[in-house]
Amino acid sequence: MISAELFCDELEQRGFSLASGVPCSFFGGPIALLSRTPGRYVPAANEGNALAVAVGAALAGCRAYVMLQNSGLGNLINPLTSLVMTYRIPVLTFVSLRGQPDPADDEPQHAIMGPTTRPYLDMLGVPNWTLRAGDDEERFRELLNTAIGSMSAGHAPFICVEKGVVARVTENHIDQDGRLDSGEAVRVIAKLAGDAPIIATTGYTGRELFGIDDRPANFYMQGSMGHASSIALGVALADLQRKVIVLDGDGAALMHLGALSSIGFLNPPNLVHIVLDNGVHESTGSQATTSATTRLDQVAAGCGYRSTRTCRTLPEVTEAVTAALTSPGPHMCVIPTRRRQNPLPPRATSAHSPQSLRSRFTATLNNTTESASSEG
Ligand SMILES: Cc1ncc(C[n+]2csc(CCOP(=O)(O)OP(=O)(O)O)c2C)c(N)n1
Repeated sequence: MISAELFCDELEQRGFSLASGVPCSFFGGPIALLSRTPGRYVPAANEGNALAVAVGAALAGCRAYVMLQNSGLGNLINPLTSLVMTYRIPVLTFVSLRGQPDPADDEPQHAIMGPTTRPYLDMLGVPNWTLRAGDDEERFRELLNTAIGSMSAGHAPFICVEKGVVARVTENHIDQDGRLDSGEAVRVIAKLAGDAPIIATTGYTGRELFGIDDRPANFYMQGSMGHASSIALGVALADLQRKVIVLDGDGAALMHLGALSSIGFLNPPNLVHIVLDNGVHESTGSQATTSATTRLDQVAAGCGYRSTRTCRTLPEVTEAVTAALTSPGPHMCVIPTRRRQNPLPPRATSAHSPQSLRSRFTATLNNTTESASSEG
């Protein structure tokens, strides 16, 4: 294992003055260290943005690197192929290998990307190497020098990183006094939901909902970060008489903010969009999102949502969700929450396979019995 300090220092010594990315817990240490100095790390909304930031820095003569989880590789493929590779812009990317070496040891949403991340890069002709858990500092330096050689030859190399390669650092998190407990807010929402389907975003939110009120009408979206509100839009448009609730996170909502514009444009009266805004990507180690400087309620209003509000107390949550479920939307409720203090329940997939979560949700929406829909 190498220290986070060494990871950042070796890159800085080689002239890398800027980093960007979307967090993976594997890079929690470097992101925490870099974030202590304003301007050294750009918390990008999504992985494609992160790569483009590094491209801009490279065009301006700086060396820059990107850190991402392999679940976000798809978000980066477009600017990688059409921008970085086409214009031959030298940037360095570190991609974590969730779901590797044994996909069965990780969560189901990593099972496909785990074994295919490196073949994907090979297929694109992107030079790549892997840092393994047992690799030492010398191996890291050697790979950095090789990658820089490849950048000089006009490539945009990748270093794939297995679990346990870079150590974490202990952070003192800023106070979040005055923010609501997300579990209490979810409990209120689940109680008010009645029969309404709830689509829960990736991260801790789905686990929280699963622990509080597991029911077939809950769709726990593990993975697919940023897409919960679009799934809810599809469900809402399929039957405008049925209320649909989406429980989003700030990091996830920001990742695909354009979804809010589609919701405003289609204007489904039955959609209730709730964002639990804790200001961080809590489930990957509480790295800051950019929600501190973005008023998501105002963004939603600007996108055409019929009502938007920020709820700072439980009575306000009750009032807002009750009103949203009984009046035409789309509605947005932003709930500033604090990082979770209590141990979280396990993931929904500890009790149900992804296919059975899908089939029981579909059965609920279509008033069919679960056995009528296939598991496969
Ligand atoms: C495309 C993609 N990029 C990165 C990740 C890794 N990841 C999983 S959850 C998460 C953070 C989600 O943040 P937020 O929506 O604020 O929810 P919280 O973790 O705070 O509950 C990240 C970055 C992912 N699953 N998918």
